[in-house]
Amino acid sequence: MKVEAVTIRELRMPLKYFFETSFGRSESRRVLLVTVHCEGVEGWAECVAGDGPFFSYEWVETAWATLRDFLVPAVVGATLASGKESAERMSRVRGHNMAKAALENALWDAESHQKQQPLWKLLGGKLDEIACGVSIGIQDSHEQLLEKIETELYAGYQRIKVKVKPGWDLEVLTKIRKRWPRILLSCDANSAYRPSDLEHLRKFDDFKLLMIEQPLWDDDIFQHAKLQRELKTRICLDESIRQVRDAEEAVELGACRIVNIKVGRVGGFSEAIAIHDLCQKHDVPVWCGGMLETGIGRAHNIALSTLPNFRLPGDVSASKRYWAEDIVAPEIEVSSRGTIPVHDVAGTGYQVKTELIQKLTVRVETIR
Ligand code: OSB
Ligand code: MG
Repeated sequence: MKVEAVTIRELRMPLKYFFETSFGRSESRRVLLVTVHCEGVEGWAECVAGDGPFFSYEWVETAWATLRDFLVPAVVGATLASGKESAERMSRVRGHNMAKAALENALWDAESHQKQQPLWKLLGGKLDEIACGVSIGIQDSHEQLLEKIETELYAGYQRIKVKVKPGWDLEVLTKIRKRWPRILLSCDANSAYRPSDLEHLRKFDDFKLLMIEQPLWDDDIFQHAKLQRELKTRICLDESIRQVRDAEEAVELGACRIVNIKVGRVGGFSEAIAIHDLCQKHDVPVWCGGMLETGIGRAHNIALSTLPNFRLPGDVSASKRYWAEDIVAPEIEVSSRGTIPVHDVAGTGYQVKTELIQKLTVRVETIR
């Protein structure tokens, strides 16, 4: 598979509803897409870097510059046996995992078309349908949040995750549990607490949560291990797990009992698979996180979620929750049982809508 050229492009897409976390509110997304051109086949992927350096230090501008100046030049012109091989070529660049993942995953996508295989099987997937949950942001009022939860439960989603932060936590969880005592419920703090909040965090144990996601600093493992020993609720790490070594450290230190795998955060499918395998070996369940993706990133999350240790519902939900019109066809839909099936077709099973993408493009550059 010769990599003849790589196109990077940016789209602007308004979100249907704002999405608020402890680090801020988003009303729209700057979407960075990577297309690899390999001897008649194309591969597409989405870079999940945000509009600003808030979830992590990466954002659209760093990803764009790092791809253009360093990552794309490391693979363009090369002949690769697989998408996986690109990871080694890009390893001279430190960090910038979201930028790396976009390029590596586009190459896996191209490989799946070249080999006429489903991407999910190429990744080692076994499940023929995946379990879906939703992540619900901080709202303007408690009533608004309860209404949103009701809508998503009615749609069939198997797990509800709510964003929390100091001032939007215990009261909210009390109201949710009063109305729905038995649903699968979790919360995500995106690093909003500190070890000095221990007595406050202990109160989360009353709500029988499936997990509390990333309560402390985004780069911490050690303090999470100390916190986990004090809590009944299982800690899930998201931001802290950037590579398989972090997962190894977290599992061995007992910093978490569940791992959120985001393929962008960890630098691509090969590292995501390595983390999956490590967690499986240690009997730690994983689930697939989301980054408000368009259908292109979403389709990749679906493929990854078919690996057997994705034992908990992921943040992989329907296109229509985010977009008036998605950039893939068919759009991503979730069954009334809260699942997405995968099929025996080459690629992801979702076609890229190139005309719509061209209309939404605000800048584009092709590197040969
Ligand atoms: O921490 O999981 C997170 C969105 C943006 C940044 C961080 C996170 C999220 C989500 C959204 O929770 C999940 C989704 O894409 O539906
Ligand atoms: Mg998270």
